[in-house]
Amino acid sequence: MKPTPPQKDLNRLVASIGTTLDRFITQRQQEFPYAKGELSQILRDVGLAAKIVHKAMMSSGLIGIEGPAGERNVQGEDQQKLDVVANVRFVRALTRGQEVCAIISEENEHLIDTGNPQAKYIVAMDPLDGSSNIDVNVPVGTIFSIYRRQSPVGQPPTPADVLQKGADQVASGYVLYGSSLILTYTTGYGVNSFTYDHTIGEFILSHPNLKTKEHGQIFSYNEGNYHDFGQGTRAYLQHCRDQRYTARYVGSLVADFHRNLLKGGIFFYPATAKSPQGKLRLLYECNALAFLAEQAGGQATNGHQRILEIVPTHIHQRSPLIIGSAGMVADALRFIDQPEG
Ligand code: P6P
Repeated sequence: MKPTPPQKDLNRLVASIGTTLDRFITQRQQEFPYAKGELSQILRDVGLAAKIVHKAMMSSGLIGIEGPAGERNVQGEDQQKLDVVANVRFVRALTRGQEVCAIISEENEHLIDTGNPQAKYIVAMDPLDGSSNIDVNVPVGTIFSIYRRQSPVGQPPTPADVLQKGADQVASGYVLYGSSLILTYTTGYGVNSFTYDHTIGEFILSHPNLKTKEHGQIFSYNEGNYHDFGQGTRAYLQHCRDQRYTARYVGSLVADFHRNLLKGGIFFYPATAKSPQGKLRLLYECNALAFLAEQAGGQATNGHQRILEIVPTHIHQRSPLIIGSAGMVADALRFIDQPEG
């Protein structure tokens, strides 16, 4: 008979794998009692689409999926092939999950009616943010917001369903396709982040109840836009230099946001000459990250008001964005609010 291995070996062999995304969603079901599993299904649909997109991305250089798709999206940006692939994957997963009646996507000019009139939820998403970085192997992300529909269940979705302010989100999150595959989300009860374990095909809770620092040492902005910034913004950026903060800018919003969320920091994308309303999109970039930032103890503003209070008038509306550690955002606003001398 084989000798029994030492207890420590047994403990290691039967150690818990941690909490899977599915298990976590089920455990937290009571946090959104009105959902009866619908919201959970949407989060599962996002997790499934993320795994499929990641699979395509990991071999993008080998399967000819790199580079432009030859079309421009509604933003006037060159669509990358993976933009199109990611959009199809997320729209299909959310549609087949049958809990979403309408989708707003950066890649589609108009609202997408999923043909699920009984569904109670809307999703606004950027299926693949930062896609121009894919060909140079820089991390990219998916950003999503989930709202309750305003129109009666059973009817087709309406524009009023999607033009809701960020404070009305019931959930938001992002997927980060980086050195590991990360899914982070909030339902208004804190921020939780999951890392994908390829060996078992599950997202495992890796960063429970994430809180950002009140004050960090990282500032993130595109230096190339410096001459477009107002005097107050320039003064704050000089303050960051004087404080010997560290400048970090990936050029991929989800990567910059995730780093600052974990380490503390501030991300700036003010209005510029090229983007006088700001570059980032309110409905499916700023609102989702602002909800996460506030749930993690941070702040998000357009320089004049809280991002989550902005009432959208157009589904692809842009906004300036200053987001991150609450103390740093407050400092930035003090400089920005100073009268132009
Ligand atoms: P810039 C990517 O195109 C993106 O939308 C965000 O991911 C990123 O933060 C920003 O634009 C970068 O813009 O003008 O600095 O290249």
